[in-house]
Amino acid sequence: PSTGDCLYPQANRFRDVRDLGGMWRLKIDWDDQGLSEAWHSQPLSGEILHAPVPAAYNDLFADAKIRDHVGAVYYETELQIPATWKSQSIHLRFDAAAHHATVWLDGKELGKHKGGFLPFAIDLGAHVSAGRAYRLTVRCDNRLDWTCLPAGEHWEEPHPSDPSRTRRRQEIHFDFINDTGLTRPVRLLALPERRITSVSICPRRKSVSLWTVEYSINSNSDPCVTSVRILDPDEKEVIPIESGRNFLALESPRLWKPGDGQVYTLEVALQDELGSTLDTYRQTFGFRTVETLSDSFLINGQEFYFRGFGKHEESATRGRCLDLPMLTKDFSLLKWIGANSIRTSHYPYSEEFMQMADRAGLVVIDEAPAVGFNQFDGTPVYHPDKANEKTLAHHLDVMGDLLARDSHHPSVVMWSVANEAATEQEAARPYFKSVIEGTRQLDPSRPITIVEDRAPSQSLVADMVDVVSINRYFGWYQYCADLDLAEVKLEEDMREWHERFDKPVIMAEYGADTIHGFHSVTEDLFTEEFQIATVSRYHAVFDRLPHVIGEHIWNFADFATKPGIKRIWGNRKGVFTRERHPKSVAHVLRERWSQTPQKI
Ligand code: GCB
Repeated sequence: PSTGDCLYPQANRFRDVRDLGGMWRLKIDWDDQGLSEAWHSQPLSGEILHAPVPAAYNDLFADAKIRDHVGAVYYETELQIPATWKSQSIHLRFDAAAHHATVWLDGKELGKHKGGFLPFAIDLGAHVSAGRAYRLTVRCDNRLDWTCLPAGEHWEEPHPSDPSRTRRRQEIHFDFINDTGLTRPVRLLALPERRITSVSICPRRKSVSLWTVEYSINSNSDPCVTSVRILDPDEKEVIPIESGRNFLALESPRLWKPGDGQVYTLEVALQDELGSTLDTYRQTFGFRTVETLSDSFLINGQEFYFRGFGKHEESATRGRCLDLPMLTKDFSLLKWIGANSIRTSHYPYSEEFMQMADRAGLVVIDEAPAVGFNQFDGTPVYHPDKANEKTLAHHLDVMGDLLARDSHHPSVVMWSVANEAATEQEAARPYFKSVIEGTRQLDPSRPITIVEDRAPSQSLVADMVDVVSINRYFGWYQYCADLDLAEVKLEEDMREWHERFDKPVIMAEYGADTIHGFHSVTEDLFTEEFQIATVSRYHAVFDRLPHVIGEHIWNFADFATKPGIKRIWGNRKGVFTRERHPKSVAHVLRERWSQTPQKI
């Protein structure tokens, strides 16, 4: 549980931030002894590595054992509390720690967190004093089970070359490498004692030009007096300071539009009884509407056609983590190629990614880390080998945390509750009914989807969502290399989804593994020509079907996977290589996406 304040860190007159990024000490817990030997109780000793934070640790070293380690690692650094932070409330915020984290300060446990893709914070409260230094130890454990998002299984077995020893194994039901560690920034925050603890904003269109901004502000200070003002995207004040209300009205604001990220700011101030300011916080938001009809997706009342990618937030060496240079490059390539949207497959991306998307006008389908859900348990008996009641409880928690983190982003136009779950299993229906209804209750303003790979006749869930999202690999995994058949089957399939559910359909994944530099005049598998031929056949189908509302190619870039004969040094379905060099298909897409035929 998060005991601290999870608002995105900001420095201002009342708040300060110290980034703890840099080289930390790292110790691999090879034999799972860290807890029983209480490694946290003294400085880490023995075989110590040094690793950068933020980064996944897996691929930093020339050592496959480290990359493939199943279990825990210990990170350690010195935490110096600035002497000037005397009358502040001091919090430690982890933007993410994959997948289970335990945090100690000078050997004292401060908290635990489950889930690798969302922030948590710890109120250091009485544990620290300004001007003093402490030893910060963080244990990150990458073992996934069926109560986790994503799901996985792990076990111990005799070591094949020395059966007197055991080894730990893990099965993950997804292809991307299970990168672990302190993958996003860790920051120390100085907050005012009496402070703003959350800001939620709901802009609503009332008439053609009139909007209201409903907001709710929580603080730990009672009685709480807050005032707000609104700044436009040029930081000009458009609504002067107001207090004592919970909504504001604005005439003709600049709309947030795809490709034109107009971002407003609600500046909140908290005052004491005498009117002196105790805290301020700036929350960004935007004005736009989203609706779905049976065959279209409307943003600001206009039909929107999704063109873009399923992505991964990863690259060589640093793995799945916040990497600001790569983030900048990716946004630039998205613009170059003419993409207008992405899905955060298969987990929530960094907060910096979401902020960039807001500013760039990049439309985002925001996905929960629910991937690998291929078994559901419908009985009250606990089944450790299926998604079960505990999984559901955690899934609901994760949706709550995701929405708390991301609801203010105008770029987010839809929530995706899972990828490729076994939606044909009877128990999947009540499971997803709860997840979808729970999510809708928290945010009635956005459509919800689930990304499916089952046949339309199998899905017991698609009737509950607003948009049907499907992944199809016809021509690759099915009807391999037979693009004539693939095209016919694809069209039948996409028509059937619409006929059965009467909802718009987005192709959330399609593509073919392609090795950069492989060429043939006969469109052979793995060549750049075959990738072009595949996507072109899909595009021909999409262009014939009016209910298709978008195309997200799998994947933006090649990425690392667990080993397997289907993977030639990773998943090669990227339109860009892992280093972000374009394959030939990139130019074809750039051409297609730069044109504006009726639906694009
Ligand atoms: C899928 C998964 C994605 C994989 C992809 C593939 O359906 O959603 O995570 O990477 O297939 O290339 O096999």
